[in-house]
Amino acid sequence: MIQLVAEPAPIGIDLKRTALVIIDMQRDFLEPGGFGETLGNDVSLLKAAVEPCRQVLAAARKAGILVIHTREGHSPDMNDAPPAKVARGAPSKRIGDVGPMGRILIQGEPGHDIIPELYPIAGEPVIDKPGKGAFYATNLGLILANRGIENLLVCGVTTEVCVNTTVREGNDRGFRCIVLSDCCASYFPEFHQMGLAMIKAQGGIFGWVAGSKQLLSAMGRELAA
Ligand code: C5J
Repeated sequence: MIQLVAEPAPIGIDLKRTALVIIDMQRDFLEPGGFGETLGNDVSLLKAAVEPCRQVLAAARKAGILVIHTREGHSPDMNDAPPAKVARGAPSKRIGDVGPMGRILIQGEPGHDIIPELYPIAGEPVIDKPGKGAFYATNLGLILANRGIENLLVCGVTTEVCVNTTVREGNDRGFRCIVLSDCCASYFPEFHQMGLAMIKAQGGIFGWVAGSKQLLSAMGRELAA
């Protein structure tokens, strides 16, 4: 059990019933030439989350916490890609088009892969999801239930899109969701701030927000005890 300094209030969490969920830290979102850039975003804004995320991932692995990675994307035949999603906006390239990292947001292509700094190791489930939320059309809920997980430590990109959607889905399913603020990022710094504010407002309407340093020091105390 660790006592975590968080907003809107401190929270005690049992690490044996906790999973670290790293959302969509894929080359398609973080590197030039991928999905994020085709939408007109400055992908360098997401870099800030990588090192805090790497530190939390290393600590979670050391502590034996279940680590789950997610990837947004679609099968090569794009049967799972809603036409309304593919047609959205005016990107320079659409989902399925060929870019410098292969077909945009398509499973098996270099751009769809997770960045090297946070690459999954054997035994860590990787959830491929066609939507923004990690519970929608995936077996994430089943994996968490089978492992007796009650708490989710959530990292990844982008704060207001896939992180927020997953937290809302998780909250409705009864999970305590703790978003690690500096382990998340957005192409829009103001959306990052508001995305976190929406989670912790109203007494934690969707969950809690804490910094990676708070988590690491609470875990350090637990491991030293
Ligand atoms: C987006 C995501 N932003 N992973 N996906 O389209 O947040």
